Parts: sequence; structure tokens; C-alpha cells
Amino acid sequence: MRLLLLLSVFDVCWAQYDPRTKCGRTSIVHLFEWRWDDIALECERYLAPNGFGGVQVSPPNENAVINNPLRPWWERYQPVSYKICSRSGSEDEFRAMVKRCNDVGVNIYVDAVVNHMCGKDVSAGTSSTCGSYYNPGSRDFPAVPYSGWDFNDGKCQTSSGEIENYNDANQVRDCRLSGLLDLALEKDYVRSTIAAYLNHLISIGVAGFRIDASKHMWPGDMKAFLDKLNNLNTSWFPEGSRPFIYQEVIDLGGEAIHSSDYFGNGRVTEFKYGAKLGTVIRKWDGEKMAYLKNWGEGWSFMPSDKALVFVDNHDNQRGHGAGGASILTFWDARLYKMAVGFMLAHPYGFPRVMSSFKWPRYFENGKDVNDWVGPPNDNGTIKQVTINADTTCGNDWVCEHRWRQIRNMVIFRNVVNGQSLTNWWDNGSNQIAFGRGNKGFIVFNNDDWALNSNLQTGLPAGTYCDVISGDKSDNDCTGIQVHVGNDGRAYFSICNSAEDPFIAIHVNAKL
Ligand code: QV4
Ligand code: CA
Repeated sequence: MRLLLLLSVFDVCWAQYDPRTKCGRTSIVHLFEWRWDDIALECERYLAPNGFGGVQVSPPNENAVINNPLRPWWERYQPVSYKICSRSGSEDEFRAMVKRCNDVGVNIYVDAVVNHMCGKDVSAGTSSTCGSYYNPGSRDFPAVPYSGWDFNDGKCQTSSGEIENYNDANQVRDCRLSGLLDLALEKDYVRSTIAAYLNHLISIGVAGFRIDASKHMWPGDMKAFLDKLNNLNTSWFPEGSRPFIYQEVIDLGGEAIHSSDYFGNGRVTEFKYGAKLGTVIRKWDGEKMAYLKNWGEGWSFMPSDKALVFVDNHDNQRGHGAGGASILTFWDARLYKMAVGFMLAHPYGFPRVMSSFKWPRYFENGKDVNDWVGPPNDNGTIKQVTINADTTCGNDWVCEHRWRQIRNMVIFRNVVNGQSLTNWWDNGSNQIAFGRGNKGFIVFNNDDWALNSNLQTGLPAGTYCDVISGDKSDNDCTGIQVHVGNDGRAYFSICNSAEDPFIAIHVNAKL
């Protein structure tokens, strides 16, 4: 009995760090700006069958309609109310999506924008996704309701009222981030209002939250509203399940705010991950893949069980937020697949795969002047995600998560779940290989010459299908075959000019 009690306590204390994915699924995908109806379809037709654990959805609450520039993606980070009513759909459509995804074991995580409301200079009126009236000038948001009492104006010590110095923790939390009206989260009324919004989503069936701009809220204030959250809906989650929490905190070092300040509330986004991995795979600054041998805490990242990791996100794939020029995105497809493949094969952190839309990138003086462009749309209505005969997406949806190399590495991560990193090999340069116990093995060639090596895979003898160049279908491989001998060794040959210069095999892709 005592053991059971201990286990239950253990589970509770790890609860907010646990994504609570079903059936050993080990990653989530950010379906950025997708409509609720399309996400429901994707859960049923693609994400569940291919072992994705969940979806991060764009903010579902009512936001300001910005017309200059015309309907930018970032208008969804300017709340007007907590009504579930946005360009992705209505509350009914949101409810239907959550039910359909939960019913096939794909969790829904909501992007919660609760540090602020809309920009201070947005015009008053009813230009909002649900028609609610609001007046930023007088801090009046009757559809919540919030009034002047609920904002930080009096507390911020800078003359502009904006964050001016990221080395002053008080400014970072109590002043406006880019003119966004900053909520007074020390007030119980504000904490309770936010908790009510999140509890409404929990009652619908969501599994957890990405907390936007966490860096700009005091950890204690966040804990105050997080402690007010209900357990997850028992229609889909075990009794006593706590919502999964991951906090957006950009900490590349050198600032007053540290990721570790937020560890008590849940996981934290590790922005060093994508910035460093991009540098290594681009072979900038003398970095090389052989240095990935101690990837993770060895690179001064946060503890693995606190980290939410990703190669790129919706901000830094277009120059917003942090990560800089080294960030790899779908625009750099060949290197990007290697980076995402490495992330999904390596045991560090809990990974989020980015799924983007294409926009008309146009650089002037090194800056993409179209970084604001919103999702594919017809006169403001977000376009459907159409699926082509070759399973790729149409209507300018990139669907990286449907790229064979990425989809198969999501499956690889599920197959090797729980297995430690083994059999590391490298050539001292940019050819590396490693296994995950006796379940999977991966080899990369990022040098400018061929890789021809006989390596210890740790896998049982047999013929394996490479899941990067193809799939196992029926009892054949559509791509490269790898023959593992009784000694666990196999010969790998990867030409540096290969379309995808990496090979991955696992026990569920064995003939
Ligand atoms: C401008 C000026 C302000 C001025 C204001 C007057 O910059 O100085 O006071 O006008 O109204 C948009 C515009 C921005 C404009 C602002 C309105 O781009 O120019 O301010 O609206 O106030 C996204 C975009 C922002 C966008 C914001 C709100 O990235 O460009 O601002 O949405 O629409 C830091 C944070 C981190 C943050 C990151 C981008 O630590 O938390 O910056 N990342 C998250 C989200 C991100 C979102 C926000 C936070 C804000 O991932 O997508 O910003 O919710 O690193
Ligand atoms: Ca704040």
C-alpha cells in the first residue's frame, strides 16, 4: 500500500511535466494557424495512425483584427477576450476537434496568451474575431471583463511604459512587451479570470498549455493561476491527471531572467537547442556533428525532463523571437530533415515538430519584409488544408510533419522510447552514428566526402529497411536495405551528395 501511495505522490509531483500522451507516443506537432475542422481530420487520418502524441494549436481565443498590415499571423497574440472564437473556428468547432482528436488518442495543447491583451495603439471598436467591443486606450475589455485596474500601467517604472532593458527583471515582467497591454497578474481577480479561461478549455478536454510570453510573468503569479486549474477531463484522462504545462521562456544566457526560474511550474522551452543544432548542422563557428556526443545537459541545456525542444518555432522561422540566422526551417529542407531527424532520434527533451505555411519571403537589407504575412486565406478566411495524391499538403500548407523522413522519425522515437543512447560513433568530423538500446540506430553523413563504415548497431541480426529513404511495405523495403550480422554490426555507405545523407533503422522496420 505504501508503495502505491508513493507512486501516486510521485505521479502527482511529476504531473505538470508529463505531456500525458497516449500509447507511448513521444512527440507533438504545432499545426500553426490550422482550422479546427482540419486538425480534427488530421488527427483521424494521419496523426493517430503515425503515432503523433498531440497537437499544439494556435490561440483559440478572440483576438484583435489587425488590418495594417492585413491580417498578420501575429494578430492572434493580441487577445480581446477569452471567448473561443478565432479565425480557426467557433467554440463548437473547437469542441468537435478536441473530442475527435482525444477519441483517437491525440492530445490537444492550447497556446495560452495570458500575459497581455492587445496592443495599446489598436483602435477602439469591434474589430475583433468575435465582434466584441474593446477600447485599448481606456484599458476596457468588457467581454472578459477587464478594466484599467487590471493592467500594470502604474507598476512599470520605465518612462515609455515598455520593456527597455532585459537585464531588469522588473521591467521584463511589469512593462509592456512591444506595446501589448500588460495584465496585473498579482491581482486575484486577474488570476481567477485566467484560470477560468483555462479551466473552460480543460472541461472541453484539452491536455495542457503552452504559456505564451512566460518570461514576462512572475513565476509566482503564474503558479497562482496554475494552482487554480482543475484536473483533466476524465472522459479521456485518468482521474487526478494534471494539465501538461510548457512555458515559453527565451533564455539564451546573459539576461536577468533564467529558464530555471520557471521549473516549478512545468516544462520550459529550450531555445538553445534549435540555435545550437542549426549552427552544428550548418557547420558554422567551427561546430561539427562529432561534438554532439554530449548533446543535452552537456551543452549547458536545462535538465532533459524539464525541456520542451524544437528545431524551429513559429517565431524564429521568420526572424521573430530568438535563435537568429542559424535556425533551420523548411526553407532549408535538406539540412532541416537532418536536424529534425537528429532531434527525434536523440533522447534529450520532449520534442515539438513544426508544421508551417508558406509565405512570400522577401528580403530587403537582410530582413524578411513579409515576416508578418498570415496563413493562406481567401479574403481573410483561412484556407482548408487540402491533401494531394502523394500525401503532401496543398494550398501552401507545408506539412513538414507529413514529410516521409520526419513522419518516420516520429515513429522511430516511439519505437525506441525508454532506450538509452548507445554505440556512439563518429569520425571526428561530421559523420556520426548512435543507437537507442537494441531498438534503433541512426547514421549521419554531413561531411563533404562519402561515409563507408562498418558499425556496431546493437540491433538483432536481420535485414532492416532504412526509414529515411523509404518505408517498409508488406515484406519489402521501398528504400535502402541494411543487413545486420549476428555480431550486431552492419555496413553503412552514405554518399555526401545523397538526397538525404542519413540512414535510420529500427526493429519495427525489420523484414
Ligand atoms: C509595435 C512596436 C511597439 C509599440 C507598438 C504600439 O514594436 O514598441 O509600442 O507597436 O502599438 C506586433 C507587431 C509589433 C507591435 C505589436 C503591437 O509586430 O511591431 O508593436 O504587435 O503592440 C507576436 C509577434 C510580434 C507581435 C505580437 C503581437 O512576434 O511581432 O507584435 O505577436 O501581435 C520576446 C518575448 C517572447 C515573444 C517574442 C516574439 O520574450 O515571449 O518576443 N514570443 C511570444 C510569441 C510571439 C508573440 C508574443 C510572444 C506576444 O511566440 O508570437 O509575438 O504574444 O522574445
Ligand atoms: Ca507582464
